[in-house]
Amino acid sequence: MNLTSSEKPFKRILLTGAAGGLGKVLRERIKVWANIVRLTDISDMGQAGEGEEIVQCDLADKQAVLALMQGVDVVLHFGGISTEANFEAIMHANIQGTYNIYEAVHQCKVKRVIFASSNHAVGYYRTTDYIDADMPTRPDGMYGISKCFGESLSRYYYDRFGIETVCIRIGSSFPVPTTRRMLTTYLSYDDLTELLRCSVFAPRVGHTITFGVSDNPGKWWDNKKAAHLGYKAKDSSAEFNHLFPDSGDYPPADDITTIYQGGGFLLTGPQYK
Ligand code: NAI
Ligand code: 15L
Repeated sequence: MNLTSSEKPFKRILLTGAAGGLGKVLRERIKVWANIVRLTDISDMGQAGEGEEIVQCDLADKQAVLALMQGVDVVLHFGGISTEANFEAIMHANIQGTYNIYEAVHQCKVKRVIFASSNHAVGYYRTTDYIDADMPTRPDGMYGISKCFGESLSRYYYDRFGIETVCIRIGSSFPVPTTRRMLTTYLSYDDLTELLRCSVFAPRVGHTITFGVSDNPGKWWDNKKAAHLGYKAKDSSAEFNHLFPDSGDYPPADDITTIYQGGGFLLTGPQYK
């Protein structure tokens, strides 16, 4: 998209988690969608560039989040704890934080949110399963449970108030797959950006759950329930197969990190401490 400032579709987009791995990538890429990108995180985000506003705050601070939401048209909610952690930490950032986002969205009459959910909302499906977004959640830990909370919360705000959300159950979005499992779960940065673009600009999304994944061989996730978004992955993990040649290091078939889609997350969480 090549638009001049006055032609940009939105006045202001809010990106939470702007200091994080994906936030740093998206910061540049979403500029073409709005005159102003408001960036927020609890961590330092550096200096504001042209067309940027920077607000450093804790998502668990309700008043701060309400202030953050003033004048916002659409929210990309990527902030929070992004791996398994103790419940209190998850509760603070992901549960209280996401609740604060939706309360502020409601009060400020924001029409649409894109919520960075995770494949760990369904991590207890088996790697032999092929699932779609209508199948029940099966979280693999406190982190996955917090993503299920975000999905349910956003469903409620849609049913009660008509606030639209696309929940993207992101697979593994990194520069390249770093484990064999990621050959199945990989989401390239370009495909993530395209899925976000589709989620932000589709005329009607209601409450949609979609899997954020590239066109990888042997995918576990069927995106037909989100076909209305119009997302077509262009990349594939196939080009990285050579990084993981067959070797004795690969977990055997009776290893829970191979049996379940959540992979290594099955070894984390309270029951293993
Ligand atoms: P990240 O951990 O690099 O970034 C998360 C950001 O949230 C950090 O900059 C952190 O400072 C901020 N944050 C944490 N607690 C906060 C709080 N209380 N208030 C304000 N900000 C807070 O994670 P990454 O990889 O960039 O992921 C972004 C989002 O996408 C996360 O919600 C994550 O759960 C989700 N996701 C990412 C995947 C991936 O492959 N990168 C896969 C599945 C989901
Ligand atoms: C996630 O939800 C995490 O945020 C990310 O760091 C990866 O661990 C990813 O899932 C994954 O399953 O690879």
